[in-house]
Amino acid sequence: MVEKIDARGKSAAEIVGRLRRPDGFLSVRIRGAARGIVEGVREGGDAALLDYTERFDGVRPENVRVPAEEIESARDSLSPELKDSFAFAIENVRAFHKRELGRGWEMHRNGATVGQRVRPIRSAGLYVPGGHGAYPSTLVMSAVPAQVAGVGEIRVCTPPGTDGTADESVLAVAGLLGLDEVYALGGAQAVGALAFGTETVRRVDKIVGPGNDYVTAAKLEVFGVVGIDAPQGPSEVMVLADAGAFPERVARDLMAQAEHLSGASAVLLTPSEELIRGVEPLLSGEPSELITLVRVRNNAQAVEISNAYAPEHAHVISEDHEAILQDLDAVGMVAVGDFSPVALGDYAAGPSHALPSGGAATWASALGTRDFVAHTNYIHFTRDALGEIGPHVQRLARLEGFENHAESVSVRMK
Ligand code: HSO
Ligand code: ZN
Repeated sequence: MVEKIDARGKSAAEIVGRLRRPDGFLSVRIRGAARGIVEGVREGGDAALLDYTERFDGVRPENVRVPAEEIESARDSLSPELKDSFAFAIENVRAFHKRELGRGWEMHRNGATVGQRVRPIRSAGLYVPGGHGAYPSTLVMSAVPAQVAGVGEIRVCTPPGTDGTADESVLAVAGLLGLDEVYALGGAQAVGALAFGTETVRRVDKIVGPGNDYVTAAKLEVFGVVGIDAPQGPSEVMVLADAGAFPERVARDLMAQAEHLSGASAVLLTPSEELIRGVEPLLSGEPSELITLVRVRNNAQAVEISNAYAPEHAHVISEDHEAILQDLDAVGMVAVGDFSPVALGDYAAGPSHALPSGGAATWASALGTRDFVAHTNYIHFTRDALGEIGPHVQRLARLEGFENHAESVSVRMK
C-alpha cells in the first residue's frame, strides 16, 4: 500500500517525522556485532576471515584474493555492447572528476608564503555491495574518483556468491579499470581486513563505499584507525513535481529508487492532487510499499520539506525549476527537469552515485576526488617576514605560558 500524506496544514518537521528512514547501523546491537567481527579479524587474521565468510556467506573460499586470470576472463567475456556502455560511463565519470579535482595553492605577503599541497592518499579500500542485485556501477563510481585523485593502491572487496567467488560483472569492471586487487569478501569482516590487514589483505588508509548496516557499522567502528566516507544507507529520492509533470514518468522515478528495496524510500512532493491521482495506480509490487505521496501547499513547502529531510537525491520537475533549485540546499544530488531521471546519474552522467543518505547530506557530499586526497599546509617565511610576525607570536606564546615557543622566535630575530 502506497502511503499518502496531506502536508498542507503541517510543518516540515512533522512530515519528516512521518517518513521512514532506517538507521540500523547506529543500533547498539549491530554496532556491537560489527565491533566483535572487526576485532575478530584483527586478532585472527585470514583464519578468522574465512570463518566469518563461511558463517555469513555460506562459503569457504580457497583463497579470498581473486586470481588475476579470473578478472581478465570476466572482462573478456563481457559482451561488446556492455563493454561499450561501461566505457561510456567510465569516460563521463572520469571527465567529471578530473574537473572536480582540487589543486594546491599558495599565497604571498611581504616575504611570507603560506599554501596548501593536495596529495593523494596512498591506499584505499573500495567496498562494492552485493545483496539485492550486483553493483558493478558502484565500482565505477568509487574507483574512478580514486584513480583520478592518484591513489597509489586500490583494493576492492565485494561479497562472494554461493560459488565462493566475486560477482562476474564486478570483476569485469575491475578488469576494465585495470584494478587487479579484488577480494571476495563482504560484510564487517571485509572492513576489518581492510582496516587492520591480514596475511593476505594489506591494510588501507581509507575505506569507502556503500554497504549494508553491518558494513556501515563496521566502518564507524574502525574510524580513526582508517578514514571512512559518509554513511551511505538505503537509496532515497524526493521528487518535487508540479501539475505539468507526467504521471507515468514520475511513477517510474519513484519506483526506480524504491526498487533498491532494503529500506529505500521514494517520496513525491507535489501541490497537484491530479498528479497524485495519476501516479498512485501506477505503483505496484514490493517497491510501492516504500513510496510516499505527499500533497503540499505549494512548491515552497516542497522545498522546505526536502531541505528538512536532506535526501540523497532530489528530482525537480517544474517550469519553476530555477527558483526551486535556488532554495534547495541539503541534498546529495539534484536531477533537474523532465529529461534527467536520477537513473542517468546512477549509471553514467558523471557524478558519483555514492551519495550521503539518511540525512547526512546536511554535512556530507557525494563521494569524489576530495575523499581520496589529503591536504598538507605549509609556511615559508623570509627573515624580513619573520620580523613582522615575530613580536605577535612572542606575545601570544607568553600569554599561554609557552616560553620556548616565544624564544624559538627571539633567537632568530637577534
Ligand atoms: N541509486 C543508487 C545507486 C545505484 N542505482 C546503483 C543503480 N545501481 C544509490 O544512489
Ligand atoms: Zn539506483
